[in-house]
Amino acid sequence: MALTLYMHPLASFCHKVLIALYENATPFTPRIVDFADPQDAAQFLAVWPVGKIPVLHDSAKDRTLPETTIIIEYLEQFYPGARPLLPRHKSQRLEARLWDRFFDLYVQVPMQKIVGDRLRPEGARDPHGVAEARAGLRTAYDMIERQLDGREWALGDGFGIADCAAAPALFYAGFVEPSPAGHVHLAAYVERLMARPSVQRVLAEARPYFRNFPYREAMPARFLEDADPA
Ligand SMILES: N[C@@H](CCC(=O)N[C@@H](CS)C(=O)NCC(=O)O)C(=O)O
Repeated sequence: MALTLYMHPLASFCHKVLIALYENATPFTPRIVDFADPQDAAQFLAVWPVGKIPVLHDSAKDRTLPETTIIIEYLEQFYPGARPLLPRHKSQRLEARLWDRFFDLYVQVPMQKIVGDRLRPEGARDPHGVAEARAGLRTAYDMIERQLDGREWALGDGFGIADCAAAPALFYAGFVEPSPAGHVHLAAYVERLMARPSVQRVLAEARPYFRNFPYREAMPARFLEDADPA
């Protein structure tokens, strides 16, 4: 099999690419990176010194690709499936990229900031940065609520790259900073995302690891049912 994905089943950015792969039943070999194991971490850093997952390796073309958006665009270009995740027309592609960036940078990144802060030792926390991240999430929720008025998916009818980005971002962000009760379009969108078979598969594979999520206490039982006891 040509494609290997360096990933971890709990990592939200990995979920984004896994959803894209599962949408098109693209064959690949998962390679779990264990950052807690110094040898495994060192092996991965030799592949991508930045140290962020996921990374895709394509042995057929001898290419190593980091960055979720680039990976999904690469898959679309060289391993297209039955369900294109980027619109065909240029102007719509721009819109898809905009919302992909939006979910990454203004939902997923602040979510990571809040989660990561909980893992810091006492005295090394950043309450000001966390407050900024929470305010940023609230602004993003308002904007997403407006975007989704009258739309089934982020851009309208078809499930695409922006929805791949939205699913893990909104899933984890909803536990650290729940969206306001009045955001009905956002709430319904999250339920649609969670019901998507590709997303369900990703969540099922992540379930045994959810006990390691720093905000585990905020996760509803329906996501934890099969999780191993800590
Ligand atoms: N912009 C990157 C972000 C990737 C990212 O932040 N990955 C996280 C996991 S969700 C990671 O590797 N964290 C490990 C670390 O920062 O040490 C992308 O889109 O691929």
